[in-house]
Amino acid sequence: PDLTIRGVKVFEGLLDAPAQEAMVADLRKVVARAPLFSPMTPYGKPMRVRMTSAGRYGWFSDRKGYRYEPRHPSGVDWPPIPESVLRVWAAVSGTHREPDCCLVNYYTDGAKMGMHQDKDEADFGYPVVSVSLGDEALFRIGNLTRGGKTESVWLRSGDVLVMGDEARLVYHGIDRVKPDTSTLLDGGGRINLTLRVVDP
Ligand code: MD3
Ligand code: FE
Repeated sequence: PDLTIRGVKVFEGLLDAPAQEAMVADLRKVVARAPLFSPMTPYGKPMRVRMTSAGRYGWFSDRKGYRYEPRHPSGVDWPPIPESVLRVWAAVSGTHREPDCCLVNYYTDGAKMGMHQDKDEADFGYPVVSVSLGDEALFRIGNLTRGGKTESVWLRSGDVLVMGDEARLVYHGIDRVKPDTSTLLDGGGRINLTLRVVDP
């Protein structure tokens, strides 16, 4: 990795411009079959980040809580995870097991993501891999419990993060996305892909 912050490995610009373009083309096909939606938080407020998933499971939230679901809210299966995305996982995850879920987060219009842990998965021995595409985002890394000092880093299009071992359960969030810092996505905004092993 180019840098490691609190155990989070940052691979800057791992994807070059043609690789980013190819991945966005693959994601357009995913979104055509499994459209983006705004999940309702358990508190009854819709999330500003729009989402969909690929893989055996998709991440979902409603008044009943956060969980993984085997189908899109429309009833269709989640599309398969694109090969271009699986290649990134194979290159950086350090595991031969394939991810069960590729969560697609689409940030527009000032959307952000509050500090949280990723803990809906069965086995924290597997890492989480994240791919940033489009506008730059200010990513904040905290601690294993809520609160305390944090560190921030700007994520740029093509950057890949790996959260494993001591970093797997750290609190993290996206404070803001800087508009017009990338021309990758027509209409701007930021896509983040989060790859996870869900089942035991
Ligand atoms: C650190 N997504 O979907 S990616 C999420 O940019 C999520 O959309 C953010 O947090 C985004 O859950 C942040 C970076 C990231 C992803 C997962 C992590 C950092 C992480 C899991 C553990 C520790
Ligand atoms: Fe997260």
